[in-house]
Order: sequence, then C-alpha cells, then structure tokens
Amino acid sequence: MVVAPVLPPARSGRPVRTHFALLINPFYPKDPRASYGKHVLTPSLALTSIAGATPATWEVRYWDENLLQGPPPADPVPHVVGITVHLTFARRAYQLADWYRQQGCCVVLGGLHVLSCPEEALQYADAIAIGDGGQLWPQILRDVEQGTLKQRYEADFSRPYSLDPAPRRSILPRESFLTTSSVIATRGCHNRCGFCYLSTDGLHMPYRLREVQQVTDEIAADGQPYVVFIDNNLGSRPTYLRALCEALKPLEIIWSAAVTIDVTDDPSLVREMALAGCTGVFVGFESLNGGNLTDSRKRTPAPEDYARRVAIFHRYGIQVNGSFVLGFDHDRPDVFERTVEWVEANRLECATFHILTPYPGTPLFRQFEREGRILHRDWDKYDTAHVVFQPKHMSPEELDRGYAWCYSKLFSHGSIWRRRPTDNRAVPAYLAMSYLYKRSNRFWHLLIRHRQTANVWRPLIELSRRRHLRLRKRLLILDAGGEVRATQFVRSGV
Ligand code: B12
Ligand code: SF4
Repeated sequence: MVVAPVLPPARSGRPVRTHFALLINPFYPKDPRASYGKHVLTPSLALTSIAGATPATWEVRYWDENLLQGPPPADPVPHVVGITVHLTFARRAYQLADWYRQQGCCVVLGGLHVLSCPEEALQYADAIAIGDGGQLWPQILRDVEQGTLKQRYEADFSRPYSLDPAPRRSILPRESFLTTSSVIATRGCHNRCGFCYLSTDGLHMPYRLREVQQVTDEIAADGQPYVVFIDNNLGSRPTYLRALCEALKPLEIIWSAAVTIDVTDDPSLVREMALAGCTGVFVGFESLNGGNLTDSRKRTPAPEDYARRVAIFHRYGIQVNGSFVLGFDHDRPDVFERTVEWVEANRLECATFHILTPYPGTPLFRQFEREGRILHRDWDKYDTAHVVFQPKHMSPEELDRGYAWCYSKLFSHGSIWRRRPTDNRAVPAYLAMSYLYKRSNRFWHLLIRHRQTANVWRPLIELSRRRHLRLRKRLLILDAGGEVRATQFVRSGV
C-alpha cells in the first residue's frame, strides 16, 4: 500500500493497437496511520467520466494501480494512454507517461494537478487537458486520428452540467470497490476557502447542477445498494437537495455525501435526507477555532454551535464523519487534544485528520510563499499526511507528532468505545464497522489484492440497507422531534 509496483523495462518497436485507449489512475502511497479501507470505498469519477465521453469507435480500458494488481498493461500497446494527475501522485503519473511514450503510445495527461501546474505536466506528455476533460477528450481523440494533435487543450467548467454524458461505470472492476456508484449531482461549492483546491488560480468552477432525473437514472443503471456522492458539498443549494432526496426515496438505496454543517440550518432537510436513505455525512469542520475559519474565509456557523448541529444529524440516525485540518495559524500544541476530546464528547462515529496543505495555485500557497514558510515542493508529500510548511506556533515535528497522535487516539479501543452510539442495539454494528475500518489495515491489504473488497462488504451493506428501510418507516411515524439513533454499518469516508 506504500510502494508503487515496479515497471518492467519498456519494450519499444511493437505496433500500437489503433483506436484503443487505456485510462490510468496512478498509484499513491497510503498513510499507514489512517485507514486503508478508505481507498477502495469508491473510485474517482475522473476516468469513468472520460470513458463516458469516448466516441463509440474507440475501445477503452481502465487500470487503477491502487487495486494492487501489479503494473499497468502494455500488451496490446495502447494507441492513447490517458492518465489522471493529482499532485500527490504526479511523480508516478510522469513515470508512467515516460514508460508508455517509450513504447510508442500517445500520452495525454489531465486532472487537478495539470490545471495547477500545466508547464510541469507538459514536459511529460504528448498533450495535456486543462480543465473539463469531458469536453476535451473527444476532440483529443479526433485529433489523434487525424494526426493533428496539439500540445494543450483547455476548457472551463461553465457549460451546463446536464450536457455531460453519464460516466461509464461498466469499465470498473466491480469486485474491487465497496461500491462503484460514485455519483456527482452538483459541481463547485458556495464557499471558496483559501486552502481548498477550488480556490486554485485558473479554476473557474461555477456552481452547476445535474438534472435530478439524470442522477437517479445513473444510480438505477449501476444497480448498487450503496451510493457515495462525491460532490464537494451536496448541500450548497437546499432546494435542490430536497428535490434530490424526494427522487431518491423510491430507489430504496443507502447513501452518504459530503455536506457543510450549515445544512442543519433546517432540521427538516436533514430528516428528508434520512428518509431518502442517507446513512452518513462527511462534514468539513476544519477547525474548532473561529479565528482559523475566518482566516480561511470559510462561511460557516461558529464552532460553538457545531455540537448542537451534530446532534441534529444523530437525531435522524445519520452518522457523522468529521474532517479536521491541523496546523492553522491559530493552532497551538493543545489543538490535538482539544480536537480529539471534542470528537469523543460529541460521539462522532468517525473522523479524518489532515495536516494543513498549501496546494499550489491557492491563496494559502501564495501566502506561505510570501512569508517564506514553504519547506519544499516535493509534491509526493503534499498529501495532507506530511508537514510541508512552517507552522506558526509549533515546529513541523510537533505538528507531525500531533497528527499521528490524533489518529492513534481515535483508533484506540478506548476512543472507539467512548464514541459508541447511545442506543445499545446499535453498538455491535458500530463496533464491527469501527474495527474493520480503522484497525484492519493488514486485512485490507489482503482484501484489495485478492479482489475481495465487494464480497466482504456486500452482506454488511445489505444488512445496513434493510435496517435503514425499517428506520425510515419508524421515522415516518415519529413526530418531527422524534429521535432515531444511528444503527448503520456504512459511513461516508471520502
Ligand atoms: C473520490 C475522491 C477520492 C477517492 C478516490 C481517489 C483516487 N484518486 O482514486 C479517495 C477516497 C480514495 C480519495 C483519497 C484521497 N483524496 Co480525494 N477526492 C475525491 C473527490 C471527492 C472526488 C474526485 C472526483 O471523482 N471528482 C470528479 C471528477 C470528474 O473531477 P476531476 O477529477 O477533476 O476530473 C475532471 C478533470 O480534472 C479532467 N480530468 C481528470 N483526469 C483526467 C485525465 C485525462 C486523460 C483527461 C483528458 C482529463 C482529466 O476531466 C474530468 C472531468 O471534467 C475529490 C473532491 C471532488 N469533489 O472532486 C477529492 C480530492 C481529489 N481528494 C483530495 C485529497 C487531498 C485526497 C487524499 C490525499 C486525502 C487523504 N489525506 O487521504 C487521498 C489520497 C488520494 C489521492 N492522492 O488522490 C483532494 C485533492 C487536492 C489536490 N489539489 O490534489 C480533493 C480535491 C479533495 C479536496 N477538497 O481537497 N479521494
Ligand atoms: S466548504 Fe469545503 S468544498 Fe467548499 S470551498 Fe470550503 S473546503 Fe472547499
């Protein structure tokens, strides 16, 4: 899980198979202090979206190096290799690009890192796609066919989202993910926090919605009982979320999504989410210190009100996975203990911790650069698990140790026990899930390698789904103040 597969020597001089495109998600090292299970929860939509936009005259294949099936295939030799690039796996992406180019393939790079560092990516590719690949990919393939390939292709994200073809999920190995149904309904976010990738220079991503019917059609077509919405913030527009929930109800699936905590402004909306099958939310609390949130320009309810809002999710049986960023300028060495204490006091079923990371091209990166606080530009380490800048009130080592301490504390037997649901009936399921997700990294390695992820999880998901259907019935007969406690196995983890 931490070392990329070794690439065999490149074999040049073989003929390429024309009209054959290989799409690759490169390997990235996983943080052994966090859960390995998270990485096979659900795939990124980047490559399935590109596959969805591929003309019918092209054969297309998917390869995800993180599924531990060895190096990517080169037999037959693909005509075109499309690689998605994030900064944490940029180095690996470039290595793969070199390897395929040596074998005569035409290599196209796209993704977030290509958008923030196009000149760097260009050195390794025949062509780069800056921005929305869904629009660019068919044009790139046409130019490959006609021998008129350009070096740069650019498209912003402003065209109506409903024009995007549905992602082609049939290219995914279904057995290798907890669910293949990564689904997106909205693009963008009503916030623009200074540390978020959405604030990257040159990224114009206005808030866009897919038609509700498109979303439910995609879900029905993939036929999975559990769906993960990978939207930055599914709750940016409450009226849309309410309509989506209404349409999801008859599908009788369970789902999770990332939302901002202000979705609890209207508890009746949270109730609608539960009635539509929502079992877990991923909430970016970021920090319990209001000064940090103001510095980041995050428009959010005050941290003092977070606890009350978490209780609203719990009231409707929705588990909360809280995301916390450590190392902001108002953070002092007590931030670690205070954050974990808060997570335990509010019984968050899960939490993820991230070391503050200045992504290139963001206001935060520029600020730290101005202040001479960027320690290095080794993108491999820009994965929110390494300290890449000089923190204000502690040393980089203290921040690193504090981050590791937070995870060791959260995954400890004592903390898992202290955060158990208040409803005793829900405790066995919670414990099973917690131990599987948080304390079984060796087991995950085996499951992933032997392509057993879906097999092991499917019965748990089905159990969760059935339990949730009963819970929805109870919820319907309770008045608005009624309480339904979290009883699910499945939580949001993206
Ligand atoms: C699903 C997801 C995951 C999954 C799968 C990741 C994977 N690479 O396999 C899991 C849960 C494993 C995961 C893990 C992590 N993730 Co993540 N993840 C996401 C999430 C929620 C959705 C990604 C997605 O599907 N987007 C939708 C697709 C369609 O958009 P897209 O990737 O930009 O692709 C479009 C274009 O860029 C372009 N394009 C992309 N690739 C290509 C390739 C070609 C050839 C072409 C032509 C075009 C093209 O076309 C696409 C269509 O327009 C995003 C947030 C988000 N909502 O985007 C975060 C996000 C990508 N993750 C992020 C991070 C930090 C991580 C972690 C490092 C967190 C951690 N500490 O564990 C890990 C490590 C994984 C990694 N290095 O990528 C950051 C990345 C920040 C950055 N600047 O790079 C994001 C943006 C979240 C955030 N708000 O900060 N993640
Ligand atoms: S609320 Fe979340 S998704 Fe929206 S800009 Fe801030 S960090 Fe990014």
